[in-house]
Amino acid sequence: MVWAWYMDDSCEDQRKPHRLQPEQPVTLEQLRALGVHSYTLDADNYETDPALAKIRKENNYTWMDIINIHKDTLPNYEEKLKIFYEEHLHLDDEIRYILEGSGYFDVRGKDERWIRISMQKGDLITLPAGIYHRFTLDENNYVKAMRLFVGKPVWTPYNRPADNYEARTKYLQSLEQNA
Ligand code: KMT
Ligand code: NI
Repeated sequence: MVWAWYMDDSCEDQRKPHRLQPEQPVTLEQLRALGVHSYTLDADNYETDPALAKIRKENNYTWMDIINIHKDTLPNYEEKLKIFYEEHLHLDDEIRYILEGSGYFDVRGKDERWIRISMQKGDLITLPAGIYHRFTLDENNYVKAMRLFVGKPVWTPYNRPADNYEARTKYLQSLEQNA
C-alpha cells in the first residue's frame, strides 16, 4: 500500500521517513490531483499477473526491465543513488513497480512542498512527465523494481531548474486544468 506525507526540512539521513510533526498525510486522491497514480498488485506473481498485463496493455507500457538497487548488485551504487536523489524531471512518465524491498519517491506538491511517497512490495506508481521528483532507498537499503516504459526507454534526468521543457509547461497546464 502506498502511503504519503509532507516532509520536514531536516537535513538528517535521506533514508529516514522525515514525517512533518504534527503529521500531515497526503491522500491518494491528492496524489492523483498531481498526476501521480498508484496501484497495488501481487508482486509474487508479477510474471503471470493479469492485473499487471492489463495496466501494461491499456497504457502501452511495451518495455520493461528489472533493477536491483543494493550495494552488492548495482554498479556505481553510491553515484547512482546520488543521481536518483537530485531533484529532476523527465520528458516521459516514470513508471516503477516494487517487486521486493522498499523506498521513497518524493514529489513536489502544488505549493512546492516535498511529499514523500512510501513504496512497498506490490506498489506500482506512475509519475507524470514534467513533475519534479527524486528517489531514495529507505533504511532497509534494498529495492528490486520493474521499470516500465512506452516504447524505447529514455531515462535522462533533467535536474532542476528545467522549466523550459515542453513536458514541464504541459505538466503545469494539466495542474491548472485539475484545480
Ligand atoms: C529512478 O529513475 O529514479 C529510478 O530508477 C529509481 C529507482 S526505481 C525504484
Ligand atoms: Ni526520475
